[in-house]
Amino acid sequence: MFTKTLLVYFIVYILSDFSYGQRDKKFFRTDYDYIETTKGFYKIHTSEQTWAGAKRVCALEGASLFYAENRAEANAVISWWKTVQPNVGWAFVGISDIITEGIFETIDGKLVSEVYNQWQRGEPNDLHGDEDCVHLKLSGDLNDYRCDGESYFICKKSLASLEWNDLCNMPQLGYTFSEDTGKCYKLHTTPLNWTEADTVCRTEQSHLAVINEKLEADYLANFTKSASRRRIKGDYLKGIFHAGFQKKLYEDWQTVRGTPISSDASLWWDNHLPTEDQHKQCGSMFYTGSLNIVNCATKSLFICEREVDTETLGEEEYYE
Ligand SMILES: *[C@@H]1O[C@H](CO)[C@@H](O)[C@H](O)[C@H]1NC(C)=O
Ligand SMILES: *[C@@H]1O[C@H](CO)[C@@H](O)[C@H](O)[C@H]1NC(C)=O
Ligand SMILES: [Ca+2]
Ligand SMILES: [Ca+2]
Repeated sequence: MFTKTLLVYFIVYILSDFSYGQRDKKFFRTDYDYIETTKGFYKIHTSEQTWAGAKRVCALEGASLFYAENRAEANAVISWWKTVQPNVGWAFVGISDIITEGIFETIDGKLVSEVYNQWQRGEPNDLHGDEDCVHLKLSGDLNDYRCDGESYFICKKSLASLEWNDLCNMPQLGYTFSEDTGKCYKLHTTPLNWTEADTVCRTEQSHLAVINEKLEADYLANFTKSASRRRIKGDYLKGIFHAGFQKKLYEDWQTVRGTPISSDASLWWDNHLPTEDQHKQCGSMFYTGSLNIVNCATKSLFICEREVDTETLGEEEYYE
C-alpha cells in the first residue's frame, strides 16, 4: 500500500514534469468535469442567462454551448448532471431556429436531425410564435423556449479541441507570457466598461491587470503600443486601458486581488495617488503606463493578467 502510494506520487511527478498541460492530462479548467466516455469537459452554469448570453459566456470560458451529438452523449451528460446539479430541471443548449423558423440547427450549423433530438411530446411548438431556443430537460427531452428568457445552461469543451498555452498554463491561447514580469497578459480590443471588463477577465480565469511596479507598467505600455497606434474604431475612451483596481463604497482604493494599491506616487499620473471622486471609482492605465482613475461606466480597451500557476491541476485523474 505504502509503496503503491509512493509509486503514484512518483508517476504524477514525472507526468507533471514531462506532459505539463498536455491533452493527455485531461484537464481543461477546474470548473469543468471530464466525462471519459464522451471525451468531453462539461459545466452547468447556475447563474441564469439569455440564450445569447449563455453562448457568449461559454465562448469566453474557451468552450461552447453544449448540445448532445448523440444519445450516448445525452445519457452520459444527464447522469453526470443528476449527480452534480439534481435540482436544475432544464438548461439551454446550443440549438435554435433563430435563422429560419422551424429549422432547428446547432450553433455550429448541423441540422437537429443529425444530432440528439428527442423532443418532448408536442414540442417544438413555437409558443406565442416566440420560441426559437432549445432547452434540454433533466428528463432527456428537448423543448423550444424563448431566447430572451433566462435559464441555466451547459457549456462543453471536447478533448479533441483542447489546446494549451504552455507558458501561461491555461487553455486561452490569446495570453502572452512576459519574461520581464513572469506573468501573462491579454489585451482586449473590444471596448467595454470597467465592470464588464472585470467580468470578462474573470471568465477567462484571470483578472484586470494589477500594476504595482515600474517594470510592469513599462512592459504594459509597450505591450499596448500597437493598439494605441491602430486606432480601433468605436465610441470609447482612447488612450487608456482598464486596470485592476477600484474604490468600493466605504472602502479604500484596492486592487481586484483585494490588496492595497501601490503608494509609489511615481507610478501614478501626474504623481498623484487617487483621491475621493464619486464619479471616478475605477482604475485604468494611461498609454504611457502611468495609472489613472476613471468613471466605471467609461468604455475602453483593457488588459487581463494571469499569474502563472505552476501547480498543475487535474492530477486526481491518476489516482483512479
Ligand atoms: C516592445 O514590444 C515589442 C513587440 O511586442 C518587442 O519586440 C520589444 O522588444 C518591446 N520593447 C521593449 C523595450 O520591451
Ligand atoms: C456596464 O455595462 C453593462 C452592460 O451594458 C451595464 O449593465 C452596467 O450598468 C455598466 N456598468 C457601469 C458601471 O456603468
Ligand atoms: Ca421557433
Ligand atoms: Ca416549447
